[in-house]
Amino acid sequence: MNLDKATIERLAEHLEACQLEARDTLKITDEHPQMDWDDAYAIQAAILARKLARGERVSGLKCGLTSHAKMKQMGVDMPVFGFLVDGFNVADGGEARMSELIHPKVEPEICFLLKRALRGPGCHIGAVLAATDCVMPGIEVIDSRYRDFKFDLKSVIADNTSASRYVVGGRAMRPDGLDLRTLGVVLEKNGEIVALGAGAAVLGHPAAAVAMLANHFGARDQEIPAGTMIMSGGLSEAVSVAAGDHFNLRVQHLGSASIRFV
Ligand code: OOG
Ligand code: MG
Repeated sequence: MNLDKATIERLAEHLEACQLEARDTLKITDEHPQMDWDDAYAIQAAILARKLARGERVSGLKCGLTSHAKMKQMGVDMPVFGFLVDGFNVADGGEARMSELIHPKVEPEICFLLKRALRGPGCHIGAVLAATDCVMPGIEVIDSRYRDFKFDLKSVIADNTSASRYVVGGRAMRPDGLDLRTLGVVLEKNGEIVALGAGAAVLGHPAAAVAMLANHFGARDQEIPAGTMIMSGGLSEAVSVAAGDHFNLRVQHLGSASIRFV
């Protein structure tokens, strides 16, 4: 770690204020080029601590930048991990208010609900599938607090990987009997297809992203608890949003999930 505790707290307060007040900022590594990976995750953890102190609860975890489409779009080369809280949740078919967001984008994702805890190192696709109760379609709304979505990996980790809203919907299915690699995914905006793909777009198999998350936790001597919902990462490029837009995500065998922006 290269940043002191007071700096980490100050950056967490700043980034969270940008989220809560829907205003953007410059990427924090401009001011703190010496920031390392542990500093970045420590800032994210300090944002979580602020939310927990206000009575919010963790409702899930997310993997990000797990597809080539996303890495290419953002100009980065490594997955990142973040948290979701109940305040980010939008009911399936519900609304997100543009006035609370900066410049939201939408991503089609596959969500996992764990029935057993996962612990790395050495976690792999098989262990993830064995620990998964069900999979569901998910729409993630990302809203980087950085101006024009311009960031590097450490800045985006500190900013809780742009997490802002999410929907989990559709039909929850046990993973046995589904081939998550060939699961077809279609995202529609106002009735027109804007992104499509298959589960394999995420690291060859979306469970591989969950295994990476478990190994990331394992490296910090933590496990992912049973009952955790995990978003495995955008399968396509993120799609820009304007007020009035309606998004519908269809995932083969898993039904659909939708959200409207007002
Ligand atoms: C970072 C978050 C990416 C995903 O699913 O790839 C993400 C960003 O692109 O702002 O959530
Ligand atoms: Mg995402």
